[in-house]
Amino acid sequence: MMWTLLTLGCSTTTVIGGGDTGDAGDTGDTAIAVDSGDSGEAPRDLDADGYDYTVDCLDLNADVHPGATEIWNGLDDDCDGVIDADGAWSGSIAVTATAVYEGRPYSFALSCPFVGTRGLDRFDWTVTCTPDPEDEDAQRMLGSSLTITPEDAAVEGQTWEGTAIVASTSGWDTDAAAEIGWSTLDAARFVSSLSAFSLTLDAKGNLSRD
Ligand SMILES: [Ca+2]
Ligand SMILES: [Ca+2]
Ligand SMILES: [Ca+2]
Repeated sequence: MMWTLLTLGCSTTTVIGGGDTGDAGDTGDTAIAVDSGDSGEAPRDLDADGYDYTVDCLDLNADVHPGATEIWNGLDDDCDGVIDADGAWSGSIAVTATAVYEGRPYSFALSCPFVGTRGLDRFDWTVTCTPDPEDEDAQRMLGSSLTITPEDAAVEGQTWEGTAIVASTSGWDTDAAAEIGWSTLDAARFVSSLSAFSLTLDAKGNLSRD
C-alpha cells in the first residue's frame, strides 16, 4: 500500500492511505490513520497551558486556566467566573480603640476575628471585637461586643473602600471609613468617631484566603 503524508495545521499530521499496491487484502478503499491521537479537530490550546479554548477562559495567557491561583490582577485566573480574590477570607484584625471619656483618653487593644466572602462583585465581611469582660472601662465605653460590617459591600476595582458600620452591644452605632486592599498586604483599616464621646478605631489586619 502506498501512504501519503499530509500535514494540516501546525501540529497535526494526518496520514491518508490511498491507491492500490496490489498487496493482499487491499480492497482499494481509502483508509485514514491519525498519528499519536492527534486529529485535525483537536481543540486549540493557543497558550499551551494544557487547557484548550473550550475550558480556558483566557487562552492567550498560560497563567490563566481552571485550577490556577486567583490573584488580584483584574483577571479571572481560575476561570470560575469571579475576577480576583473570590472565595472565603478570614484573619485577625488588630484594633486599637481610643475613647475620650470625660476629657480623659482610654486606649484598648483588641484582637478581632475577621470573616469575609468575596463574590462576583461584592465583598461581604464582618469583624467582631470582644472587649475584655473584666475591663470595666472597656465594657462601659465599647460594650461587651463591637461588630463592624460594610454599609455597602459592592466591590469595584482592586480595593473595597467605603463606609463600615460599627455597632456596639451597648446600643450605639456609628460610621467608619474603611478599606480593604490586596495590592500589597491583605490589610484592612478602620477609622471612626462618635458624637457622644470621641472614639477612634484604628484597625489593621492580614487576611488570608481560606
Ligand atoms: Ca490554554
Ligand atoms: Ca476566579
Ligand atoms: Ca485575578
